[in-house]
Amino acid sequence: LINSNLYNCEPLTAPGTKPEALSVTEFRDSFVHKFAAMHGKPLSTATDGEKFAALAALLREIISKNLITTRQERARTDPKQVYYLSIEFLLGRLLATNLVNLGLRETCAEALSQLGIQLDSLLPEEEDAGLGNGGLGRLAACYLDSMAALGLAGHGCGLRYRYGLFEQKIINGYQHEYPDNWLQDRSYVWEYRRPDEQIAVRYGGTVRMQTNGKTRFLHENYEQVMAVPYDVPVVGFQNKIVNTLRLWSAEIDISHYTCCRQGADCNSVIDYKHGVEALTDLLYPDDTHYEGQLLRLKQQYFLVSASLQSIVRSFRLNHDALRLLPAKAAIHINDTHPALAVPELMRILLDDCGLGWDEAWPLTVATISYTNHTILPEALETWPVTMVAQLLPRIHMLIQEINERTGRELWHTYPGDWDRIRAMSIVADGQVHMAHLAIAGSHSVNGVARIHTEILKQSVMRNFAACTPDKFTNVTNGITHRRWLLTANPRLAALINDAIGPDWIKTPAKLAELAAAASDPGFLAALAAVKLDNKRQLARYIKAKNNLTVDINSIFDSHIKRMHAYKRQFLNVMHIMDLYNRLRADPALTIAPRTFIFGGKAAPGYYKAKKTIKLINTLADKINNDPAIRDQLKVVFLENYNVSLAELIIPAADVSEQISTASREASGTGNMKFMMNGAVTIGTLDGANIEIREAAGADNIFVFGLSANEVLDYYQQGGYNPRELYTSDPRLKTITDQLVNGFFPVGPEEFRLHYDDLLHHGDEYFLLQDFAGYVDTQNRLAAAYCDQQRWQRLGLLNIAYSGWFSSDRTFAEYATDIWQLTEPVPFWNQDQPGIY
Ligand code: NBG
Repeated sequence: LINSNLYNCEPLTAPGTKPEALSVTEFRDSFVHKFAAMHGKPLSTATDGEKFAALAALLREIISKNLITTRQERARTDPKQVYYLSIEFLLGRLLATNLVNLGLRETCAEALSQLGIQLDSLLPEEEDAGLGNGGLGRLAACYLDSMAALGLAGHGCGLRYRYGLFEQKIINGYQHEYPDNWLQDRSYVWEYRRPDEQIAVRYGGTVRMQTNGKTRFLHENYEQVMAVPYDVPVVGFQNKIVNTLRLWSAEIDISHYTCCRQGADCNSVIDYKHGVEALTDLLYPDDTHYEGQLLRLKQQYFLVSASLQSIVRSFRLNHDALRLLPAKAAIHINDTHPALAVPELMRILLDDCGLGWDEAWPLTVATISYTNHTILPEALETWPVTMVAQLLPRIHMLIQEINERTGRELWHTYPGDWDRIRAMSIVADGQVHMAHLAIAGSHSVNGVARIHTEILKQSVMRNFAACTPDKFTNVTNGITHRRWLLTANPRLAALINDAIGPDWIKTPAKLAELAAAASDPGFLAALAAVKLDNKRQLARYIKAKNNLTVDINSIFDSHIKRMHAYKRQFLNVMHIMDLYNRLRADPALTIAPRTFIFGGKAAPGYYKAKKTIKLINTLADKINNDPAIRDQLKVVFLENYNVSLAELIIPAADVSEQISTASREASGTGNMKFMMNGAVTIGTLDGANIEIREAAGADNIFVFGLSANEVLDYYQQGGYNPRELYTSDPRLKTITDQLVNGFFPVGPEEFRLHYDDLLHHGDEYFLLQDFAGYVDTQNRLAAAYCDQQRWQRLGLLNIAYSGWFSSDRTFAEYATDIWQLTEPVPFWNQDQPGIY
């Protein structure tokens, strides 16, 4: 039933799609040509890197053709364009995805194999583009894929960081960070540099008011930086559509060099050059902490100003009437990092285009929309007014004006209610509140999972939701099934095709047809075989990287995501310690063997998260080397977690750990990827886990722990007393004490912080509270695994009902409810009522 050869499966073409018309022979000959032209040496002496470069260049040619025709077609039909502004895009590698989207994966694999080359061995030659931290950046990348697949004119706008998210190395159990020099001073294989479309971005200086006739504001004595766009093509799924992700890179304005040559102040020119180079040098490596650095603010403005100037410029090329802007462009801001889009669009409309405030403001609001991605207070951005005023004097004036006008409106709605008006101010206590700015300047504000949106409306955005309830909506996140199933798990995709045909690729809701196979033992066995193959592949990787042999028949339990206290990797550790203690206490005890797999980066300045990595590695050393455990338990921390590693781990996982403290995880998207690959979730009722439970059916996921309301009530009451649980549950006493009593062969101070946080700092994330429920649920889960028929059925039903989490569905919701695209949107298939 299953063809285990990765690339030899049945063609994955969905009905109505058009793969590139290229035969194996043509592909092979083109590749040989390309290789010779690029490298000028015989193929037999080529390195994998050289072969990869030639293959990528060949695909680029095909993509370029489609890019040109897409642009010509768009120029003709003039559809509404969506611009998705995000400070992060976590693309990962693109070769396999591009091949799948072009419909050329099998052709390519066969052509290369005729030349004695394994496509698989070329894939790792591509750098993993890590221009993002985690969920927020990867979500943006998934949306790009869906926009292109659905044939809509949607573009990403981001920054071309010279260094992506740091590379993590584990040395003696500790995380060390190394620069991710992903470009290696070359250009990125997929990108097109477009210097002719560069934009000037201005910082500092002064603003002078000119009042002869009409009042005008002149920005003077500024420093100018050039934003040069690099377009990364985003290939639609077998539809000949190619959209772009436009990444801006900071370059010097050459006129500064002229003054240096003329004998002006060379030192200041050198300072200027270094300053410009630093602008797009690095991605800030923290996902949930707001970073109050001048450079960060400069980056945000750079992204916003370059993107908006370029958007308005291309709009004006084709349209005279600015009032058409909202009908022709939707500008979406991904979290508050691009919130300066609001005053920047106002600046362009007022100063550059000459509109009046009353004309410009409604256009701005109708064009911009905003997604919030977290309620964690430490992530809510504010900027000191003085910093904004100095760096961006004109923008500062506009923010003050927006603040005053919105304040006046609030005064009309809530006369005399100063407290409320103050709480809703954009500028207060010397700070600019970016979320308030984003809300004021957007016609739509959304959260990323149903519960997250509800919490937003009840807590941080309470006042705004009461004032303009219609602005607030929910759009539950999604992931691209083309990347996370079709590309990452070709064996499973082939099996699904065998069972229900390929329609699900176009219409992921059709995955539900798989549910019929839940009572087919033959199919369940085939599913198990696919999983086992994937586990074998991951086991090989673990052996190669960590020199550890793991049992592929054990439960592969995966906890992969950023390291953060609220994501509770530590709770997982506590459960493993308890399992270990049980095995040690009873040498005859036999359990369902387990392999606990961790992966994740900690922000370099996040002390506790880094200590958790050390804790996991210390525990791993202890358990993996203890013969008394008889290999029933293994713990693995995989170094340098990134998109490519996720693509290896997720298809091989039996269990998906989604155990955040309820109310803290806005949505999660890893949870959806695991579900789609048939892993069974153990999780709290947090973020999208709630909707996963609804989709999969309550019997097909393992849920435990406090509810979001219970957690929020505790926070209201100022917490709880963890001591009581510590003294009443002997397991908890043992584990907690083991952190500091010499159980680990490290000093007693190594994990003191974990100990103190549990006992002396109020257990902010409720680990002791949720421990018993978690352990019970883990036990239930292990029992379910031992009944393999039942387990395979669970996995199958998770895959079958995962279609709703395709970002195609998410995207269709944005397109109709928020961006109001006038083009027909290929809707999420709603002709199958009753499935959800
Ligand atoms: C993250 C949330 C996740 C969510 C992603 C994508 C930030 C600020 N937020 O729960 O923590 O899945 O955004 O929406 O990175």
